[in-house]
Amino acid sequence: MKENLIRTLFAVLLLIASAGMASAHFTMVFPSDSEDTVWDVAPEDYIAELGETKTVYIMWGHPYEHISFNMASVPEVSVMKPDGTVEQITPEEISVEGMDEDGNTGVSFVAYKASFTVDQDGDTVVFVKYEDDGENLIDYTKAVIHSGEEMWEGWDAEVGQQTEILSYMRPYGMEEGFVFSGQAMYNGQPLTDAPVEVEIYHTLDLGIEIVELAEEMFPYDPPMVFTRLTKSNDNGEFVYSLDEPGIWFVGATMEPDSGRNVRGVFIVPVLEAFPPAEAQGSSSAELQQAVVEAKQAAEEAKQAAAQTSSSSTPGFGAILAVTGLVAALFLVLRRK
Ligand SMILES: [Cu+2]
Repeated sequence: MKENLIRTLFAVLLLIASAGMASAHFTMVFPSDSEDTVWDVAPEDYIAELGETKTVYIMWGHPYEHISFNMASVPEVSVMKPDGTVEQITPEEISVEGMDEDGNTGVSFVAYKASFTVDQDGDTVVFVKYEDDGENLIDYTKAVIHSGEEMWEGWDAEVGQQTEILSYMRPYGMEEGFVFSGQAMYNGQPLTDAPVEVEIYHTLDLGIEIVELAEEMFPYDPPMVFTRLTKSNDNGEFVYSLDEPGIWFVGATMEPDSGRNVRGVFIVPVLEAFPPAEAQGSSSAELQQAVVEAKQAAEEAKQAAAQTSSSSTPGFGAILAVTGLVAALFLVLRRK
């Protein structure tokens, strides 16, 4: 009886402790066509066509767990064009449906959206400043919108955030498993020995599922797999492997002795491995062998056709057509 009580008390204590424990908050800057599709964000959403009007939705929450919070202040949103021109955009307050920290779904949260036109090929850097009292944080976030084939210019721009990540990696064409490296800057100087948080975003269902799994597998510290952590070196540099496809947040925080923490976050959309696994099902060696064999078969059939056509039975053309069909069928079968 007493033992049970102690156990219950302990469980309650754990619960209280875990309520305060949470993975990192991030300012999610997700391009989308509407509020309804904003949570389906994919790497392609960070690609634009010249002349396209792009709308980014700005939400506050835990990306990994798909937990949302109201934005406590109006974010400042700007874009830097590939030629370095900076434009400030006025965000519009909206509400986005999400899940709160108690697991209630379908809850409305204060969020923002902002639109701009991609009028230059290259990379447009969207940068957002958001201040949150509750988290004692000034959060600077950058996301890159890319437009145009081989127009790989602008993604490494320094936009002048107080804490800013300068990416060493071109943030598009990144695949799962690629390393992300960058430099954290504070007031234009390398931010040394700073914590760098790395976290991937999940859709609602996936988030719930994966968090449950993590709690089951790592009951001693589930958030260790939600928010990964590294540090910047003496030159403000850091590296981390982004091992899954999706939208990643990489943020370095300047933690002053007093006052607000100032974080710089870089959003990295990561593609699935290319080429896809299905295309690798039959190796290129196998495929080449199949082509060689199909050609041989066609050649033999052609010779046979030449012999028969001299004795002038079925038409050469008809036989060649059948041969082609057989060769094609052979190829398809071999590829399975
Ligand atoms: Cu948090």
